[in-house]
Amino acid sequence: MLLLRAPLLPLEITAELRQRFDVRDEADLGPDAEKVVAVATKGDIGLPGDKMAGLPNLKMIAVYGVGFDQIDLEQAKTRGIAVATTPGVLTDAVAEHAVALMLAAVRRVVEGDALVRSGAWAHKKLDLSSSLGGRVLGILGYGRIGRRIAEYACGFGMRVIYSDLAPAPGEEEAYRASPVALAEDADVMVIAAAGGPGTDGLVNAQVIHALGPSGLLVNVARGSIVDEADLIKALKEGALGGAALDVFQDEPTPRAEFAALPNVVLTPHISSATVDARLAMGRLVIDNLAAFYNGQPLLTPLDF
Ligand code: 8YV
Repeated sequence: MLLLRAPLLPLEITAELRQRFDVRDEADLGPDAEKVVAVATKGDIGLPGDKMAGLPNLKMIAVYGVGFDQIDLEQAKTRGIAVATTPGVLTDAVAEHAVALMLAAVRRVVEGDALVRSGAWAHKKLDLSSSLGGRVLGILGYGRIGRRIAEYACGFGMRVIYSDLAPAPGEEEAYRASPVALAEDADVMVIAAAGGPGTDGLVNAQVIHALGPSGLLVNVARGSIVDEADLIKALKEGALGGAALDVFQDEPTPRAEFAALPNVVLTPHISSATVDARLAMGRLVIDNLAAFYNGQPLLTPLDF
């Protein structure tokens, strides 16, 4: 039996799952937990330890997404449970959204939209905006998505620097050894790192202050990476210029203070939510599950 933690979009993916596998929705599991051998889940909800512990015969977790911070990997490892994610197929979509957020924030797109809609344009003008061209982009987390954001940003004439656990071969000059060093040299900082204990609260007051009053913080990764109390304080006090956020510590009900801030752009965790990306993610979930049920190697196993 395959336990489906949440429907996967587009709905044709969920329909194919139901047609090809013995699917049970989480809400309807009842006393059948012992029959579950595989779980299909999403990056943002994963499979926490207590849920995993309730599935004694689980052998495989298929994630629709690249995040595994919500999966109890320690338990999975101990129990020999395989995990597959969907790397590669959402890279472009997430990088595009990071650029959309950067542009929306620096070019005052959301403020401008509100001005036109409200009719206030007749008696009020927007402040001048800034350009991305010529500014320095600092990418925190230089994996597939971070690198694609770097490529796109070059098209706007931005200079790119990055921080990760180690410098990328051939790109040593652009490397900064810590988030603070990155923020000190960047005008815009985009977070594209994996969530989890290794990055929890990494972007704190020190990093935010290093980015500074004209700096912009963009997050398309995980809310857990940012200390939100520090971020809100800095945005209120003008210690940080602005933020453009697709992810939050509390989803889908982020801290109410965000909505009251004028210098933020907020989206509801939609970086990978294009039809193309989601179809490809769903296809990879299905193909990984098919490989598992056929006793074949998973296509995109997580190495943990
Ligand atoms: C998706 C994600 O929004 O890849 C991830 O880890 O968080 C996103 O791509 C999510 O998996 C779908 O809910």
